[in-house]
Amino acid sequence: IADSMRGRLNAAEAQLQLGGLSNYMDKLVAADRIVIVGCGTSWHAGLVAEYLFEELARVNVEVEYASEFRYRNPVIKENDIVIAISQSGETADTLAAIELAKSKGATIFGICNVVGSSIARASHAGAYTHAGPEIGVASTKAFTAQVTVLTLMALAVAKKKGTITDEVFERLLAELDNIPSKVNKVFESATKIKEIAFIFTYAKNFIYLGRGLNFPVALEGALKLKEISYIHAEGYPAAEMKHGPIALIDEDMPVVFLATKDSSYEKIVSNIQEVKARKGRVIAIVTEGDTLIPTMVDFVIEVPDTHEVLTPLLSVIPLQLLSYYIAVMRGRNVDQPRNLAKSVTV
Ligand code: F1P
Repeated sequence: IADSMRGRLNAAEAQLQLGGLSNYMDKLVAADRIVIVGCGTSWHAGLVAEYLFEELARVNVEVEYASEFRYRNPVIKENDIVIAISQSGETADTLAAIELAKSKGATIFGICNVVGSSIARASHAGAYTHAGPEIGVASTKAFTAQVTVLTLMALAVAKKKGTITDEVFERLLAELDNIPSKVNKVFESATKIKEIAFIFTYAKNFIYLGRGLNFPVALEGALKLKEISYIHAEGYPAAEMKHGPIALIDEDMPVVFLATKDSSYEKIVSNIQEVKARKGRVIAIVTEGDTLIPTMVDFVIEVPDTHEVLTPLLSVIPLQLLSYYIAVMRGRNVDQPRNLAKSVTV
């Protein structure tokens, strides 16, 4: 997709890469509002997209749980764009949300991993994530692939609308090319993450906190832990902590902070101080080279520096690994967690 956007492919090749997306680009650019629907991890990818589309393309975005959307009477207008996100492409709630939005005249963009799936077929246009088969029930690489596609879509719309400069567009595309090697760098911390997992194997609760684009990542980190280790975990925007969750903090509460060097950094530092003052045990995901936060917290996991807009693609990886190691140490079947289905078709 990035190559298509840079004009590196000829028209026919570009058509193949972007699929139906390019045919509907004008509609996407003209939309007053984008509604995003999905469930679970796919809903979290939608939340990341809300920040991206609003920040880069200055278009109003609403993100809805498909499981709720289908049972109410949402206001959907003819020029609304509905982006439906689903790894399996078979989730019944998401499919029903599509049918509802279609009946009101909206244009549907599907973002699916499984080629030829029901959601892909029910959409007017869209893009496949091509993340490869998700062997386990819990989505992991599907999340990063969904966020990548949504980032490219937001960039394409922003460029067409002129809400970002060519220079920013090029810089972000170039940095996207660096993401795979930076993800590999995160994997170099696997042993360290395993050690942290060992310490917290029998924790009963976890809190995950982040701001901005790291807020949906906090939600996703908590969901991964719930899904595969069966530990109760909650994600919140870090600024929301003082409105309730702070009451839960004591020496038995591990708190995972998404604390990368971005525009929220100073605020996150003061949130960490608030948790440490209440004896919470803090695991912080920080940007490589950070010298301040490591002096304040119990454990740090570094991720390489990147453009703020692309942070979720890196900061989610240590959270997936942490959940994985804790689940394995608790003797859980990480590929087939209890009570969970790969695609929820009812
Ligand atoms: C949505 C989802 C997954 C979750 C589990 C149950 O699936 O909630 O995020 O990990 O597999 O279903 P999908 O619509 O993205 O296939």
